[in-house]
Amino acid sequence: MNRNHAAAILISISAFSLSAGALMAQDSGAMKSMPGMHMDAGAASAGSADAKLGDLDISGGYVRAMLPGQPVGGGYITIHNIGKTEDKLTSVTSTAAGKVELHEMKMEGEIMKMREIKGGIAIPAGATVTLAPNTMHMMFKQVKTPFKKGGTVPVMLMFEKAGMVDINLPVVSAKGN
Ligand SMILES: [Cu+2]
Repeated sequence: MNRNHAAAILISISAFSLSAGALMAQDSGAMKSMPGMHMDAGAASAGSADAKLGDLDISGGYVRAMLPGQPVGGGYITIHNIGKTEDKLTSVTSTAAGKVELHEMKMEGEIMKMREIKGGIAIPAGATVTLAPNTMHMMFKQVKTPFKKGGTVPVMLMFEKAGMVDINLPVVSAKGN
């Protein structure tokens, strides 16, 4: 990773920390891990994000509302592969954002940091892979209109084998409920 790229990711970490509000240290550029931070992704499912694509069952997707001034949005989803071969989520795009990246959360010492996942997310045969707070997320950058609770965000998921599918993710509160 070159220096410029590292700096860009650091900026997005700072921005994302703001989105989680009072829990986060806003000036550190990193999230501190909090026991109470875990969100119940299942409770946020509004059903409109569900889709079936070949061997893949896609469900439970949602994005969080964005706070004023917040430059990036976060989204989550569950993908179940009922097939006998591995697939891979290679990319995500959205007409609501200039760019969508796949990010993972990793503990570094006591600090939770996020970084871009290069090369996509494997969906092994028979497995369920969940993008959820504290594991992985879709990061929406260059968002045109800040996500507002009650709205929807269109996304296109692209898989290596199953192809692509359009879904609409419901926007839940900034806290994830
Ligand atoms: Cu991120």
